[in-house]
Amino acid sequence: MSEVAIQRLINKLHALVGPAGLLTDAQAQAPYLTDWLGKWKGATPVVVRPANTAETAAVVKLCSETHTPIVTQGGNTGMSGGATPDASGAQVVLSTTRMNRVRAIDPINNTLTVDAGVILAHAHDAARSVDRFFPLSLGAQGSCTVGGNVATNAGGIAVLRYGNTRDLVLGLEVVLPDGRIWHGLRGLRKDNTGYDLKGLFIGSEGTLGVITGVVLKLFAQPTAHATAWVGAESLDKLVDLLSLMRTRCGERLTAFEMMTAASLQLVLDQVADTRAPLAQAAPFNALIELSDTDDEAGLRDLLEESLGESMETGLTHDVMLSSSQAQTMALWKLREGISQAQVRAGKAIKHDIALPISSLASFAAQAEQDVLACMPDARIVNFGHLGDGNLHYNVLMPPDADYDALKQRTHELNGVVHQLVTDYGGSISAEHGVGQLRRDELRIYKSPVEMELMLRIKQAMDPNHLMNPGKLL
Ligand code: FAD
Ligand code: 2HG
Ligand code: ZN
Repeated sequence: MSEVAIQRLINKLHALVGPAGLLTDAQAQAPYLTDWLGKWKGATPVVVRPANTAETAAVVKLCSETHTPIVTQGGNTGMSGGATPDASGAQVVLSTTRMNRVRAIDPINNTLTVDAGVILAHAHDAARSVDRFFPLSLGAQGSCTVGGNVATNAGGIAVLRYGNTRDLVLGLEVVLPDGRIWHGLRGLRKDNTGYDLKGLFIGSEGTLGVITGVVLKLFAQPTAHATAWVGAESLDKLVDLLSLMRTRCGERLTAFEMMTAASLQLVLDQVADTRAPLAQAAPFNALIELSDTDDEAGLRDLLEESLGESMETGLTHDVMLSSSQAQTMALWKLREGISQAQVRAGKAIKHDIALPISSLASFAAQAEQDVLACMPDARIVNFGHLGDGNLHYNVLMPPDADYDALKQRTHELNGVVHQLVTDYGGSISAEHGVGQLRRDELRIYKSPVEMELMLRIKQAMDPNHLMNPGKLL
């Protein structure tokens, strides 16, 4: 884009959103031009921050008329580089963070309607204010946005009980690539009036439009919690434990998170104020949470009895029941500190994979052999949402390693892990999306029919390819 064209665009955007809605200064733009992992870097002529849906629609219409590509960005916590512009300097970053109003709460309909830029933790607060619960829960909840959660179909630690973001969205408002607004903010549990349009935007990663409003499903606020940390000798024992817990606790089983000994050690080494939960380190660990609206003592008894049974049958060799809220928080800190610990310890070659739960143990055993054969110095950091069959099968490289220099080895390693995932009937992106991280691999692992259908949808909705070009497809 020429200097003159850039200045003309900025002037027009200024007229639409005012000075508070534009960032042109390099220092102010910097946080919007790289991602949480520091893996991708881009450039932009301007970061535009509309204050509401009408301003967003006007901005998108202008970009459509001037053939300016748009990269929508929420809290910028994504793990696949989806919110970072490319290096061309031609892509406008549209940040949703000024759109942060709670629009409506309806405890009778059990719905919460928010602007897309509302921070996930604020959506939790809003639900709690009417004695309701919004269950989507992830380590980045203090900074990710509801719009970003929808655009990535985020998962997190409560999918086991409540489902992915896809299961928690009833309606959407979206600015389409030509600037028109689709008013789909319905709070209905039943609506069979044709294709599920909102379903298209969930997980679309900014490639089909800008989500500006969301209707979320609410649930009863759990009042009782019981949490435990367990150690097991093998992954298949933890998988059997998951099955036992499902049978004994049913719906009350809310989280079942796994960490290998190496993952736990990484957190203990890198994150302040953490200590090992068990006297003796276990090869595999699980953090288990039950929740209910019933009495806490009953829930603790249920957890104790179920885990007692797991000890008797040899599924676990050590169990630690949390006896206070502080202890529960300390246990969750160990789980939620892994991402930060990886950033501090090195550079992770990440694999966010999903497998049938019944195949997890044999997959992991085979993957370890294959990864070490490909990269003998690899440090495997395997953890994740075992209850959803979602592993974060990461390989850690030293902090001074250069992503570009590692490109070829990363490529080979991804091939090894993802081919095995495919052989086991799994997915190469469970919850983090495709972004620019998995874009080229998608074609290898998705069928030609699936790719063609996705490309046709993209072509139909964004014929000029202005919405987040270079991502996902
Ligand atoms: P961004 O990073 O800003 O954007 C992500 C993608 O969505 C981009 O493609 C962007 O273009 C698009 N987008 C954003 N907003 C909109 C919008 N309004 N309209 C259209 N497109 C939009 N993810 C999980 O699934 N589970 C986890 O457990 C989890 N834990 C995490 C823990 C940490 C510490 C961190 C840093 C990240 C974690 N993530 C996790 C990843 C991340 O938090 C989620 O992907 C989150 O949903 C991204 O939201 P965001 O607002 O930050 O989106
Ligand atoms: C988690 O489950 C996140 O903690 C991040 O999805 C995973 O850092 C990762 O690879
Ligand atoms: Zn995760």
